[in-house]
Amino acid sequence: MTLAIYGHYFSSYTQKVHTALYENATPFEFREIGPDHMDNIAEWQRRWPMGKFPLLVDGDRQIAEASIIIEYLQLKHPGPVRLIPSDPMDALNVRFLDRYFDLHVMDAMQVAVASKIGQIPMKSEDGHALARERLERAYAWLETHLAGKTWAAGEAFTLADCAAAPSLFYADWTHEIAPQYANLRAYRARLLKRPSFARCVDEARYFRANFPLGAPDRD
Ligand SMILES: N[C@@H](CCC(=O)N[C@@H](CS)C(=O)NCC(=O)O)C(=O)O
Repeated sequence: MTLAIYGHYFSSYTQKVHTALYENATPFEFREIGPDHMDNIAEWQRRWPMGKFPLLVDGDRQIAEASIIIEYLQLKHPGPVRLIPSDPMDALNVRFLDRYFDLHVMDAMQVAVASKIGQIPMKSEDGHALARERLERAYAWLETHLAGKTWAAGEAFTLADCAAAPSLFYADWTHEIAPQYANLRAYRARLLKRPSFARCVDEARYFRANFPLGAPDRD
């Protein structure tokens, strides 16, 4: 039975799951959520009324939440790249870092976007200022954390890097990572070169003009 993902190429959380799927060359069918695919929208809303994507469908099962989807893939469709370490304490650290990127990087970036498109009752300038302040704090912690590491949790590419790649990609567009954060800038550059995420960036290129804060001319 083929796996199916409901999502959008420009969506950070869809990219997080696509990165995991591409890491292990796991076959799946992509069901794009967009105005040209009203049938996919109807089916996704029927399956998951929370209105968030990505959503994974595997036969009779459906799984929401990007991190849970990646955990599920490892349990039911494992590949050569182990995205959650087998050692429980190492796995705990990876899960913590995954939460860090979602809650302190992705969420912070999304405040700026949500205020810009009127999704939250906050002026765009205030939303952007709040995002900057939160991102600055998140960057400072990461700069120290990443010293001497190739990937977020050390030498192995994990779930944490699947979360880091799209969150840092869009966070940098929202509040550019300053040169003083050399470890973090180098880590983001490594993520952009990783073939799994590079493919996500390429697949989303066509939609860049839709970035509410204006996409910079880089990456
Ligand atoms: N906690 C969810 C967040 C998913 C999420 O926020 N997805 C965005 C796209 S990147 C979405 O569905 N946006 C549609 C909306 O909020 O209306 C996850 O990890 O999967």
